[in-house]
Amino acid sequence: MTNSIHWQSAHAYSDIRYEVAEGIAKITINRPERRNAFRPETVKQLIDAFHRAHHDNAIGAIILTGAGTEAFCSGGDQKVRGDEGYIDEGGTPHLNVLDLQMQIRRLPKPVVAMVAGFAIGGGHVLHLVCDLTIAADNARFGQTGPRVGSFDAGLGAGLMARTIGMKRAKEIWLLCRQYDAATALDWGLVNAVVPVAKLEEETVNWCRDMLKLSPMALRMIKAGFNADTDGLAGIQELAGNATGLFYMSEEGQEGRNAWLERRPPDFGKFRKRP
Ligand code: S0N
Repeated sequence: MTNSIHWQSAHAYSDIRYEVAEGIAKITINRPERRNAFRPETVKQLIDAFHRAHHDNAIGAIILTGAGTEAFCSGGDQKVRGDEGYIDEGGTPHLNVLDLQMQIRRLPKPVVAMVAGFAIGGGHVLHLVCDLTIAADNARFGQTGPRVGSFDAGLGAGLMARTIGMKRAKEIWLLCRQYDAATALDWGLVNAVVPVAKLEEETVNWCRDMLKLSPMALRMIKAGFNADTDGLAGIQELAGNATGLFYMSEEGQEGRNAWLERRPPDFGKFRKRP
């Protein structure tokens, strides 16, 4: 099998690119002149693109990345940040990046962050909420909130502490330093570090490996990993998947069939498994 992949543009957006190939969707934040910072429109388009990949039966893995090699994402666009938050093109302050974070966690397909250059601020949290992170050797990670007047006390704090431990998570937020790729690997913040020229090849190969595996098993285990952190909403996601599996069983279908046929259900024929 050749290592090259031939991406096809599958939808046109202004702030992002949406491409597909081999059952993989690649979503690229495309604002390199701002180190791929996101504005409200960017987040809106990311939510749309993830929804597109979620509902495409042909897609089994998703890559989130940034255009170029200078930055994965530098967080919220400080140049559109007004006195009440990030201002959209209609003048309304909102960002909705928290919705995007949860969308990535609830999405029943693996999402891989492909990080070259800076993953900073809200951009750092975006890679954190992805299931896996492959970093280039030029990647740099960090939070800037307490320096620029913001903070993510939700997943940005709690999920980070669960990922790398409380002391290190607090260090990242309380000192606002930057960390290189080797440190990120040592801390368990990323899964692998490769030369920047090999970043996409390596990330695609990880996706190809996952595409050989059971999509249902990947879906269930992803929901299982997120269930306790996400509380009842996480259990709901896991439970929804369990219901989906039950629908596919003869036992589940007996209930539907009996109702449609206006007869009592015959569940007696099903084993009471130990
Ligand atoms: C990324 C950095 C470290 C790169 O440094 P470098 O390589 O020296 O490049 P620069 O010359 O600084 O930048 C190149 C051009 O890109 C522009 N630019 C860079 N980052 C941004 C940005 N975030 N917004 C707008 N523009 C950006 C530069 O201005 C420059 O362009 P010119 O030359 O034309 O001016 C370095 O750039 C850096 O530190 N950037 C800022 C990083 C930052 O502080 N980001 C914001 C962090 N906060 C959030 O993300 C909060 C949002 C959020 O996600 C959130 C989440 C949950 C709950 C709450 C919030 C919340 O709203 O607070």
